[in-house]
Amino acid sequence: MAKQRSRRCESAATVPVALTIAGSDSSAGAGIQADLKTFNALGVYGLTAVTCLVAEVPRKVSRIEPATARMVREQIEVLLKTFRVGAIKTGLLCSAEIVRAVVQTIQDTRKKGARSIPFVIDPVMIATSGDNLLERRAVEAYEKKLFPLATLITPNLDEAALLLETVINDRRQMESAAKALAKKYHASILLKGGHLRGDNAIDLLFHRGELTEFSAPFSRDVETHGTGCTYSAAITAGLASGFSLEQAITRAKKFVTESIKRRFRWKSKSGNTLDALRHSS
Ligand code: PXL
Repeated sequence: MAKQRSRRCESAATVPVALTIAGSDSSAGAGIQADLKTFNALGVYGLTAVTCLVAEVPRKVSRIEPATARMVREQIEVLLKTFRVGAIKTGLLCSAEIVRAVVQTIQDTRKKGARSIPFVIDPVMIATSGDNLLERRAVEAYEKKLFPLATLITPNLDEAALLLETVINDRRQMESAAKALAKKYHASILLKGGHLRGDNAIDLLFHRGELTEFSAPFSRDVETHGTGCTYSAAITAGLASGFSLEQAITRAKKFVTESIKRRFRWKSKSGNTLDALRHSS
């Protein structure tokens, strides 16, 4: 009996661990909540450093309050000291101070000689509802300080257009944008093309000078939010589990496509339809 119990403990200890540094979405479709559901569905233990509280429902962000930069730092530091974290992702970082706190903490861990932990940056700037989520000042901190630390940056078309100060309306422009972003930030880029709303949702990875396409049928008439968070969390889960970048993206793309296809659907009190991703593998 004792032997059996100790074996069970051993196998539990081998579960990969991933950390998300992101905001809390009260409607639990995006942010920390989407990340944790995704990690859990993909067999990864999720740790969280909360950057801000967002009071929101689908289609409407009501109020955002940031945590202090000190508190964000403390959460990350205690977690990295204690757990063997296999990969880290960032979601909504809310303010320039918080972006700088994350940069400082990641740099400190790297200086201490620890192995470099795969680091995925989902540059969350605007909610699907169109609401601004990130302080304008913070974009500069992302560009100058955070992006250089990335293993992968996962902008959608709006975020890429904002960063490049351009428009991206078709597949050809997507290709140029992915390459331009990789060159500008010296990082691997996964440019998500779902917002083109074609028959397929096409994403382009520009990694080590090579372009790879990831494509899946586009689901129409769905109003979810949190697809970007779910996608980057699934990639992070894959990296924490030892997958290559391409393998992690391939599995994550399938995961997010299935989560949309198998979505939950409710009527809200006002009679609108509410959709939410169904996270399971
Ligand atoms: O989907 C972007 C996003 C990320 N993180 C948090 C959010 C949202 C969108 O509303 O609230 C916390």
